[in-house]
Amino acid sequence: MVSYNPSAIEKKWQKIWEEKETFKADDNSEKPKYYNLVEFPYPSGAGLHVGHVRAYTSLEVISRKRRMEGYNVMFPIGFDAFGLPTENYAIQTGEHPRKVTDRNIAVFSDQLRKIGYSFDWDRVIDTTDPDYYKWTQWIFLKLFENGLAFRDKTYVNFCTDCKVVLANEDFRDGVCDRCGNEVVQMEKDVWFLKIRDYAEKLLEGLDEVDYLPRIRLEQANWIGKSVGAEVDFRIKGEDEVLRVFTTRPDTLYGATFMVIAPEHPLVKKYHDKITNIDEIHQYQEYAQTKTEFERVQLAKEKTGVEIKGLKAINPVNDEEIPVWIADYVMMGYGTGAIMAVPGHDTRDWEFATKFGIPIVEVIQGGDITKEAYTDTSDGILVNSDIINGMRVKEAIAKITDFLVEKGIGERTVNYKMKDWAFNRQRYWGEPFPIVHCPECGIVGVPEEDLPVRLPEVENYQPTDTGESPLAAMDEWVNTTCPKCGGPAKRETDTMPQWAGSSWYYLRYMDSKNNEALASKENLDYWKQVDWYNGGMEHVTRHLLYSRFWHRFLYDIGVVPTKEPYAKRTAQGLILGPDGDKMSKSKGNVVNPNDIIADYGADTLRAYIMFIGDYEKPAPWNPNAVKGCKRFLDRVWKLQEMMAEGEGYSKELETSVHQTIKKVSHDYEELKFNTAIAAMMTLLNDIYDKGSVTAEELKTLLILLNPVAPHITEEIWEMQNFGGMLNQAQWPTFDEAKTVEDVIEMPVQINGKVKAKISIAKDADKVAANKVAMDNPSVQKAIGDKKIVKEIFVPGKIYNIVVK
Ligand code: ANZ
Ligand code: ZN
Repeated sequence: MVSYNPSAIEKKWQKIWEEKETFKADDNSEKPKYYNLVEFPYPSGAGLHVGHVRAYTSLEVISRKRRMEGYNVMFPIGFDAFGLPTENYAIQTGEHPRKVTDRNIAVFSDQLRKIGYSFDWDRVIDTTDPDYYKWTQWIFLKLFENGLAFRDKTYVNFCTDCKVVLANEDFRDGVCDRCGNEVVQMEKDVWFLKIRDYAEKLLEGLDEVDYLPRIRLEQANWIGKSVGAEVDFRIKGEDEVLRVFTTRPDTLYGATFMVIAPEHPLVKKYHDKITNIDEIHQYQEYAQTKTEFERVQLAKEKTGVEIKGLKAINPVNDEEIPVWIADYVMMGYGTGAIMAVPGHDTRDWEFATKFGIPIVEVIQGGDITKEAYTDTSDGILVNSDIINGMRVKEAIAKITDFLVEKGIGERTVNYKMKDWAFNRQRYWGEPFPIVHCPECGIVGVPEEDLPVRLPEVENYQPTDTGESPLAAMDEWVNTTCPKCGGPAKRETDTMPQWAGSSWYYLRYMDSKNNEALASKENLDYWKQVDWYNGGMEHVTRHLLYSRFWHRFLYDIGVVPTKEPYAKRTAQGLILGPDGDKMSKSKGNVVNPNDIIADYGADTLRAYIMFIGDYEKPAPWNPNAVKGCKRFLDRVWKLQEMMAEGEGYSKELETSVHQTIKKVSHDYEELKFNTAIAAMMTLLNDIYDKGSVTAEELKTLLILLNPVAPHITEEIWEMQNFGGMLNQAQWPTFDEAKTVEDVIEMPVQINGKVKAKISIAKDADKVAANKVAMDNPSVQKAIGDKKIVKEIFVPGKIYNIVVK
């Protein structure tokens, strides 16, 4: 028999699949549809890495399995190709980002093909293709028309030496990654999308999808809904109230001071009344040097200054309390001011302790001289007048009613999520379909003029005023206003990296459509993604942003479902053999090409699926790669063991049915490692028997095909099993045949398990006794003692009591 030659076989089958369009999805089929989606790659110059292989092989397995289960499967791929690495490369080399992108996409496509993925290559998309970004612009236009896009000020990271606006990933500790110089915050007017308007819908939507619990939690936390009340504190002697947001109005009687954020407008307004205004200004300057991340750290040393000359009045007991300014209160959340309750809030407690502010207990149960008592779900209110003696929940309801009645407070809901700063001051991104007209203001480009194409520029370096290189392209910038026909200027910011990936899954449904982002028929047919797999790093923003766009498109009648993804899972990282994250600088990166060259794509796929728990990080193990290659070698050699005539064995039948059951189940649960282990066991069982029937071999080949499609397809053909394996039917199992006839029964002597005996499942006590008494461990445990009692539970346990 010819020996197993992965490279020849793999090339052969990849060519056949491509020529026969084997994995082309049908946009209209009698079969039920199934849409599997994997996060499309950013085509960087580094090429595909093994992390991509782990991310994609999972749903590749599911896709191949689904086809054999009779589904019309769509498993598409594309490229998320706008972005900084390509642009930075263009700045360094002068090569146009278009050229760089095309080259990188070609390399990625070639690598993906060599792995043998069953992608529908007919639907490939590239977010930088004007035929694609035309529709990204179209969606933006719809958001704009519906009042969900607006301009506001924000701070961008600006490198003082490179003179460019940096993404958060491009600098650390206030220092530019590229030049090592200082990065400062620069104020700019930019686009925002009103994702906050969708907070409630995005939360509710989580109830109708099947996401991994930790992914669902990340979504909910990112949205950060918080129910509470806004309460007005009067400023003594002024016709002014200081409004706070609190989730704990029940603690109002324990509020012993107020804190405003450093940016709070109160300071400016009472500039002349505040007696220590210089000190306050100094503090404001100090706070400006801190990032928001630094400011919210719970463990951070509390800083702040009392605002002298202003006092607040606690509305429930008319007590006069001081107003402080401190950076642990954020301007961007709630009202930018809080009532501080040091007895029951940790940050307030630390602050009060440091600055000698009184701490009052209003909920019984803790020791507030030692720390804030915060775990108050069962606590009883004290020192709180009208709510004394109540439990927290009841007290919150009662005091809120009181505040509302008196007109000094109202029920409110807050969301941590901020509106989406939708901008980038760079070249390689989608231009906005927006014109700024001195007469008409901000005007959308008419739909029929889309796409607004990126112009060719000479120089990709952003301007040193923090604008994108487009701003220097007078010819492109100067245009006419679509409304009044007068002179106007194009928007020169570009859209952020997240734009193109916020709707790409819709484009796959109809990737070449020129009339719409996808036809209504195709949208109605494919509806939504059935299963989406990707990285945990994308389960906050990308997932939320794309859910937002989708829900908006649903609201304006473009798509038929509320949610884009019915199910979302995530893979763990693949680490280097040293257990560290793979990185160029550590030199521990494994290149999938090398594994394919040495062992073949089937081994690469099998190993990556075998590497460990799919959702957990797993270190690379070169020996285990070899082990997977040996496994495939042994599958190949099964062909020499084809049984002549009747090769039936009852034991092997059980093993086959058990394996069908386990593999079918484990694939669905992303337990690829245990599925492959089960197939290895089946293989061993066949070797033990010494022969294999056509049916047994067929079953093993089908089960293994999703993981190792080339070798299995080749054996199928060599054995003349008929047709192509990928079109075979997924095997079913007979539950009754999965049950083993022989069991391992524990034998207990005086309550301790002394041995396990192999007996027939339905063996009676006499038969079991015979085997047990022959067992040396049992003999030893009984010794010369007398058997006084025997309890035999058929199929379960054999208990012996001796004296
Ligand atoms: C009084 C109080 C008493 C509070 C108590 C908590 C516990 P979440 O759940 O995250 O929404 N807060 C309100 N606005 C803030 C801001 N801009 N910056 C920093 N902190 C702010 O938290 C709401 C609580 O965080 C609010 O309830 C407020 O403190 C604080 F025993 O009010 B609380
Ligand atoms: Zn105009």
